[in-house]
Amino acid sequence: MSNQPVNGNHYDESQIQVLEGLEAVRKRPGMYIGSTGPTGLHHLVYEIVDNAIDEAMAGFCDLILVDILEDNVVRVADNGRGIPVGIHPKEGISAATVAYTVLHAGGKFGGGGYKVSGGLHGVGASVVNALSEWLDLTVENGEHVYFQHFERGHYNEELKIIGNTKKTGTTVKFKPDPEIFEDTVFDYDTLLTRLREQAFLNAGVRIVFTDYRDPDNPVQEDMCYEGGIRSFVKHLNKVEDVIHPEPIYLYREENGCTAEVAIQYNNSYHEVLKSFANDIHTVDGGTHELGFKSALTRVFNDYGRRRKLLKDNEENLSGDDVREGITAIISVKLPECEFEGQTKGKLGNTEARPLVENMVFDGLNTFFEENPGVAKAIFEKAVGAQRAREAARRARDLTRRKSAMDSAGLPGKLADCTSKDNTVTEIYIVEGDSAGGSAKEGRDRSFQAILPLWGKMLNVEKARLDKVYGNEKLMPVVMALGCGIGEDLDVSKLRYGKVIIMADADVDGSHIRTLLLTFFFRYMRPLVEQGHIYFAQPPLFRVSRGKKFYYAFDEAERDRYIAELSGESGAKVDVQRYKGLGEMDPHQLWETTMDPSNRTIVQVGLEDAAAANQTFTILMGDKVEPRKEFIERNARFAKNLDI
Ligand code: 0RA
Repeated sequence: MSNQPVNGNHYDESQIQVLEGLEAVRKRPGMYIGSTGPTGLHHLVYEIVDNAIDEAMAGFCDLILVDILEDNVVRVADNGRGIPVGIHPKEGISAATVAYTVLHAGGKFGGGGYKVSGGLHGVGASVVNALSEWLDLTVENGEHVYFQHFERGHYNEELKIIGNTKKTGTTVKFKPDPEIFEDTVFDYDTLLTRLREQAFLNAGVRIVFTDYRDPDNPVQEDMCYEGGIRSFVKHLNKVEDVIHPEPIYLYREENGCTAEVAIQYNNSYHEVLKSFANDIHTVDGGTHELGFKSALTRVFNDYGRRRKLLKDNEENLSGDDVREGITAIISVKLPECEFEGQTKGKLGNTEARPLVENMVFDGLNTFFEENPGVAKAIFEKAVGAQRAREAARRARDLTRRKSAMDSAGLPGKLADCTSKDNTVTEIYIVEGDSAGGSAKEGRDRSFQAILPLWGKMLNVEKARLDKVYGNEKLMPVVMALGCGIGEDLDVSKLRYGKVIIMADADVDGSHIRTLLLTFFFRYMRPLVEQGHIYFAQPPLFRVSRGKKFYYAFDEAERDRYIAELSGESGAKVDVQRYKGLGEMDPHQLWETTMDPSNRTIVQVGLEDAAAANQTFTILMGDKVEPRKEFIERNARFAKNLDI
């Protein structure tokens, strides 16, 4: 738009701009919320909650209610000052209406602004409005109740007074537009994880999350953590055996920036490190994380040299060594955040690095001096990691020379495909020789490879990398995939674009799926993150009458086919139950489970690495109680494979 008023009426011009802006959002929603899949849908809630969190961070709000109502309508209510309702000097309408209709209007009006604000914070209200079938905004300012109704971002009536009140706050109720989103059903656990995270990051703010979708059985979580990120770390370590009971907590404030970290070691072999900048999860790290890692490694090595625990001829501990078994949260708050990288998941502010690095170096040194027992225990753990790393290197070199592999370094039992193009190739990892035999016969050998598994499986939750080398069940998988494991992993060398785990639909099959997935998650995580791992879905039943037959994947489907085939006359229908893959002949296996034009394969997703970490620890770790609890809680969702 030009700066010249179109018809001399400034109000009309700004209205046109508003409508064009909202149309742009509806035309390209992905540009504003990332996707129109589940991630984008949940993002709508985060945008609105973020605004309330901003109000809480500014110190004016201590309660946020988030409700999922009937029909997947969401309501977010806070007890802040109430979004300003006065007439916006430039736009000539209420500032609240501006916030909900003008792109990028949030946080900009009224001057002043918040001291600390996330890169995406406050810009989202109008985007959420544009992508909602309808949205109701209610503001209480201690005097009046104001209300405005929108449909797909448009309104017929201005913000108006509908009553009097002594309270203050903002309530937003909206229904995501089914014209925009593939699916408008919210996932409780996804929202809960994110809301809990916000409660941890903003100590003392109470977030009450309630799911009212089942009217007889509302589910509620009331979250308020006075311990902030200390509570976060304890929460993440809930299912682990911790080495010291209280997290190490460090805090520093400098030039209007704050940094805090909480660290607690457990006796597992993995690291969980989550960093945030202005409450936004920096998935790809950045300067604050670099500062943290560098200081941690320095403190350990200085300590080891000073105490002669590392001899002069011994190598320094590596970053991976000192982070084995760590659970840590890093949170910085800066006046202005710069997010970099393709998905804006990386903090770029250079000032964050020395702030965190110096804080951790000083703070952890002091902690080590004051807590010699804890220092000794976690230092020894790092030394253990270093030894295992060296052992793994020796084991790796040894395996490369071992004779179990053919001349190309491939495992003997692998039936390879002819294509070498990993954009089309697939490998089926199959438990059991008989199913492996059927798969080999039934496959399309031009692009499908088959690797039958045999031998004793290793539970990688209870072993380090050096034990993986030399495990007769896992090593063929590693060799067949060709991309290395652990610190050697190079995804570009992956020999098959799709890695499909094919196991029976029973308890044993589920066990092998979990073990393999644990292995991929721990030692080849980028394969999971980049969507290379799949589960095959073999049918459970074959329902037939005469020459006509169907395959059914669950009981409900089976019953539908029985009803259809038996018809009005109640004719006899034959139902065959497959107890295992081995019962299917090669052709049936191809037709139902391997033929790309007919099969269903389930891609394994990774929404939240820390949550997945906990799931694997629960499933494969030592503690029995959390495992029982988890299985009972998730029995209904066994089909939901997002980990
Ligand atoms: C006062 C001033 C400003 C915003 C708010 C209150 C406010 C906004 C929201 C959004 C959701 N809940 C809210 N509660 C209060 C403007 C801040 C500025 O840009 O200076």
